[in-house]
Amino acid sequence: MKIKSAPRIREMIITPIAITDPPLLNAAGLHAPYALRTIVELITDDNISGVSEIPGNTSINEALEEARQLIIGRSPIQLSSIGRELESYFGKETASARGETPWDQRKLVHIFSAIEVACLDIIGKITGLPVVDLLGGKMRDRVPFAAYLFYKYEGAGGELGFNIDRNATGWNAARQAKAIDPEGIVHQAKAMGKTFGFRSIKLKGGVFEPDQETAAVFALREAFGEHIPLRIDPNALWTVETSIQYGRKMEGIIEYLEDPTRGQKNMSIVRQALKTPLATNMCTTSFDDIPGSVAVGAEDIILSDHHFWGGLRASMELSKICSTFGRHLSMHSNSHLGISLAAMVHLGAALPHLPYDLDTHYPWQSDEVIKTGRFNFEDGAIAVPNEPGLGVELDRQALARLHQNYLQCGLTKRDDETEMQKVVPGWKFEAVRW
Ligand code: GKR
Ligand code: MG
Repeated sequence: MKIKSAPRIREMIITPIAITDPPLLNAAGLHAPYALRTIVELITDDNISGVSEIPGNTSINEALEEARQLIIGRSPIQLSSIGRELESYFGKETASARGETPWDQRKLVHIFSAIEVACLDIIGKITGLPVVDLLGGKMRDRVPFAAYLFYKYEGAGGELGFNIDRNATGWNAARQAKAIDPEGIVHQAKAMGKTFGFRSIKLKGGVFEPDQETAAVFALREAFGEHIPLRIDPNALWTVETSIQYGRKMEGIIEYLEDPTRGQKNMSIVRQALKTPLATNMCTTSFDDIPGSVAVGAEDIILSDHHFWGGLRASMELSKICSTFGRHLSMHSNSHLGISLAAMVHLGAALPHLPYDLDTHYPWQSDEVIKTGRFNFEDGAIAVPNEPGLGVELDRQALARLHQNYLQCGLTKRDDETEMQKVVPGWKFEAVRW
């Protein structure tokens, strides 16, 4: 048999885009009218292209530009050595570089994920295999997601900002409606559930006092009954005492409590006091955090995210570590489009165990950058693409339009505190609030 020689990467195209995002509230403030993403396209010398999508900001984009010299001429198969070279060029990123915001502020992990996913897309196209097969093969045909509810101001985001499109109907209208109390949250959940068929519900907390947010959880329970699992995520804004007090109140009502409090030690104290499992995308977010997590018993569920755990293969390695140390693995998300969603679906399909429905912000987005348009959810799940690679193709017109949004919107990084100050002058993000 003749062994094929691997192609080389001849071009790397980095396109920052801005996608419409409604005024969602969280622990760090308010979402801007646009969320920034960056689309990376790698093209081989035999014209095979691979794509990926990561959270965007100018520092990530500049670093990607710098990384280009290390990527051009390399084989997409050489992912381990590309990873090592990126690390020796940029220097090792400490776990603390993640920062205190709900989202991860590291740079290198995102860059490596962008390169890795695009390379896996290429390898899939060369071999004729979907990415799920490169990760070990399909464990399921459909990947289930959860409804991800947000307190929010009225507004559609994007050009409309705090205004709404009065002709919108169904979820498109509900996505623009205000939700700042339990009734608003239940209304949002019903509209989202009707369109997407989700079977679990997550409420983004850390916005209002714990009493009010807990009341929303009870209202959801009342509206949906005991067969729809519920979760709440205050993004570490609660003290240990508050977490235990409200955790006990919601015992038996929620399937897990996500990042009630800050840091592995505090999480472990709360965990010992509650029967409800704890999940995190804030205190254990890198392999360097695993020894500390195991030493104190910080959480039961790690919400992995291939964008900041260093890619899809790293997330598969994480799943092994999780089962060794008695943790479950599920998935975290930020505002995103279909390239990220495709990668999440391939990973979700390959993970050996998937005990919880995964997070996704996708229903909050209305834009798309792939040719087939927006993904369809059936009963809350997405069917795993069977085509080679990620199974998605860039829509160049949409890419150009979303890039134009980026150039016009003037945003350079995610800054929810500044956005919130436009509505509530003087508002300050506090890492621990209640
Ligand atoms: O989009 O506002 C948001 C979320 O708060 C996001 O940034 C978090 O990273 O969804 C995330 C979470 O689960 O903490
Ligand atoms: Mg979270």
